[in-house]
Amino acid sequence: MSRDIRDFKGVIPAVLSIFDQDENLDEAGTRDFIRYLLSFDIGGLYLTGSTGETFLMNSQERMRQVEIVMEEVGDKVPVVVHVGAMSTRASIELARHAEKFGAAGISSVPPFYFKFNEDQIFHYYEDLAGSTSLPMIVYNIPLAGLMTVEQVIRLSEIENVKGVKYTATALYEVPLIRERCKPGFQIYGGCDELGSSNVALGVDGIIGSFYNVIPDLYLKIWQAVKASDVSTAAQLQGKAVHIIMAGLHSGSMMACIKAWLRGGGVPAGYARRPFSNFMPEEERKLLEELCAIDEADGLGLDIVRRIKARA
Ligand code: MN9
Repeated sequence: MSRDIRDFKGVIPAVLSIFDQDENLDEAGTRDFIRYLLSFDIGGLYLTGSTGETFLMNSQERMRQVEIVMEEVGDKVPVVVHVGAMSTRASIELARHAEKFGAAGISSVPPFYFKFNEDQIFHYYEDLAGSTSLPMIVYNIPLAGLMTVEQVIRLSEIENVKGVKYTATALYEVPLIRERCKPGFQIYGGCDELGSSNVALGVDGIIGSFYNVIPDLYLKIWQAVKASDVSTAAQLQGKAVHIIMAGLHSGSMMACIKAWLRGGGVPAGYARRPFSNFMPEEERKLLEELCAIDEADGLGLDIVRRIKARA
């Protein structure tokens, strides 16, 4: 039971936003989905990030989602709210709202679209981190333009900046960041494909899309690495990659994860346009593919048990 960022650890879903077929935020579905995630031994929730399709939502919807989720979660696990927006002003508004509703921390991608220079990005984080008393987790992700290690280190010197969510594949940067940032600076792996390697490098947690649907597999990976069972961890990670590839190759990753969950009776809703959803026949194939991977790899996934129970 905690709202402390230092307890934001382990396997952390980058939570899906639950939209109905008409693209409205589904409040009841959101509550049910959060309860589903909380039934696993996850270390926290990361809200309204890329996986939450946040840049397809307006600020009011983002704030409403935070309110609903905070009501469901209470202080069961720490919740970090991604507040990145097109302007510093809009991000600050979201940050203050997250603070008011009990978030353990905030996070943000760097401002993107316009090619802001390093100083402008630095000031964005400085202004945002100074706008509340919450800890800030900087989010370094290729989608918004990767920041250099030097820039991450410079940002770590801002008082409220307490960590980084690092979604790059250049994992050698993880120890570099750790060595050069203040003691206790928290590092989160953001690339699900590299989950076990991130854990082996001693990250505080892994935050990602696929922990919405296969949290049980990643909890096993986490435990295997912690038990120094490298071969089990590598084997399980290889199996997780099969599932990630199926999701990526489907052509609409969030829609695919949502279809898998719905197939198991979990109310995950649909992706928002311009992401596409699947026709019923395509969904059936995606469910079959997931079940086939589970069987071939002997995984016994929770979601597959649910899918089979409904078939
Ligand atoms: O960092 C996620 N990245 C994006 C979070 O949403 C762009 C990851 O969890 C990826 O979705 C995942 C699949 O490539 O690693």
